[in-house]
Amino acid sequence: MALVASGCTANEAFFFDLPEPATAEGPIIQNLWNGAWIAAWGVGILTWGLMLWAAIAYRRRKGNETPKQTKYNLPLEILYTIVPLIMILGLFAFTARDQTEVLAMENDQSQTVNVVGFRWSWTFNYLDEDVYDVGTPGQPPTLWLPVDEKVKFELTSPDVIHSFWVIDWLFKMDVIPGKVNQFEITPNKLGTFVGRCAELCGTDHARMLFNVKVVSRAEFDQHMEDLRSKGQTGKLESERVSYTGERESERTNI
Ligand SMILES: [Cu+2]
Repeated sequence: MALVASGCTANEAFFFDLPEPATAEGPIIQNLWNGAWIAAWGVGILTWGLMLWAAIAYRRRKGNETPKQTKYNLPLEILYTIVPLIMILGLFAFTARDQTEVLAMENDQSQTVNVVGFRWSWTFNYLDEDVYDVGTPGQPPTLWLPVDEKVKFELTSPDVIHSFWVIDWLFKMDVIPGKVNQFEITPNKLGTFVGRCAELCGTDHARMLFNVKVVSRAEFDQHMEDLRSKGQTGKLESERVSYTGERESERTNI
């Protein structure tokens, strides 16, 4: 009743308002999340029900001060060891299956983007277009992508561990110095989506924001032309975007 009175939707009340996925791969994660919650609610309702039933059925009665005491019931102890084990193995199996599918590299992408996470913003190197874009904590950059085209991401960091997270993609992956982390994803919804760093990485971690703009192929090509005409050609190496005094002053002015 409390849930109904609060005006929550079923998604908000039972699945904690997971956003509608904006990628072709997103439903895999959405199903895993919802499935885990359905299982958890089932176990929860059964457990709460049994507790309530025991509390009512075996409540204190007059003339019956001490109920029958049961100790060391072996079948019961085996049951409550085996049942949680089956549940954990179930969660593990579904997670492993879906993770394998989401992280599979098919290398049939239409383009590759190298994302550099650095203290404290992002560089996007569009490798096939030979252009780049870079942000600052005060001016978060925007990653443009054509809709319904598979993108391969290569994540790199020149300094500390960051995490590339686009909320509506239901996906994030750590950005680790000295290592190239990769994944492929197909954005399938037009619009602007919020992205952020999901790994506490220092002073301006909270300002390590970016946007993802998913557009038509024509708009994407136009944007690539715009970056080219601004002279942002080539690849911006990680070392060139480390935290500078310039950005320090910009930060303290806010
Ligand atoms: Cu970060």
